[in-house]
Amino acid sequence: MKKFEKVTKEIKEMKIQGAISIAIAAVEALEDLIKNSKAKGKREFLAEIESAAEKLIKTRPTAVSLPNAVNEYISEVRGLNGDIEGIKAAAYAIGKSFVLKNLVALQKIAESGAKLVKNNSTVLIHCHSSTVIGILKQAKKEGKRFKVICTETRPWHQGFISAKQLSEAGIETELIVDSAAMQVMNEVDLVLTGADAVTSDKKLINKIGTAGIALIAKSHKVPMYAAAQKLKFTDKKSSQIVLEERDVNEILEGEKMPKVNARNVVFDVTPLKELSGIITEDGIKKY
Ligand code: RUB
Repeated sequence: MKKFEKVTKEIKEMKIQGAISIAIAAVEALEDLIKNSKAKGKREFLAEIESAAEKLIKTRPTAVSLPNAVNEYISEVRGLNGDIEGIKAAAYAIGKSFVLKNLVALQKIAESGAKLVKNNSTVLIHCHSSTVIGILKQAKKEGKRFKVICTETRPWHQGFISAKQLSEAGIETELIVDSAAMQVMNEVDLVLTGADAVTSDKKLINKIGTAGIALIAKSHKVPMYAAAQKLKFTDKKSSQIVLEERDVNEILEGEKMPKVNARNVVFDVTPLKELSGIITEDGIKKY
């Protein structure tokens, strides 16, 4: 299977998950397509990558970093001129520099976010955000001692991925069920989440459960930040973003309930005013 088809399948099947990993994987899949393109002219070349880009964008609807990344890349490639081999080489280089730029942004967020993690504190996180994991690993690297409580994040249990990665990094890690967030909040000093989108009407879209955790954190006066690089920001309003609903079998786990309408809503919307701020590569933004 070609890399493009493999990546498309892996994003759909959530073998690649998390907004930024999805965006970077999509750009890398396009780079690979470009490297192996047999197109003889610019028009044929663009048609090939535009059709691939469209397929990638359709894999998951909510994380705006995916269309943002793919569209930014394609628009730069459209502007290239010259002979086809030159265009392919330049397009490939643009992809590489796009990925690098985003890795640098992640590191800046890690450094800025790590400042929020106090020594001997407890941090609660939700789902699996590679950006948040980066912050916590950076805080550990800076010599801070802290504990992280991970929600399991049903139904896909992305909290397990977070818990494994943090414990393997030598960070004290606890795992709770999602509904225990309220009960443990009085032990928590800081809540961190990732972001799938930050919309123009000042809303955070992230994994289902984020909005409830934000309200719990606020009622306990615990600061909560979302970590989101610029690629996650969109001019769209939250009502214009499709909130993904996935196969109900993910929640039914084989149970048969023919008269029950199960719904597997996987993202929710949190007003930014409920949060203490957004950690970006340009520093912390308050709303
Ligand atoms: C993952 C999720 C993450 C954001 C941010 O959802 O909601 O918090 O995508 O992740 P899913 P990152 O597992 O359904 O993709 O910081 O890695 O971009």
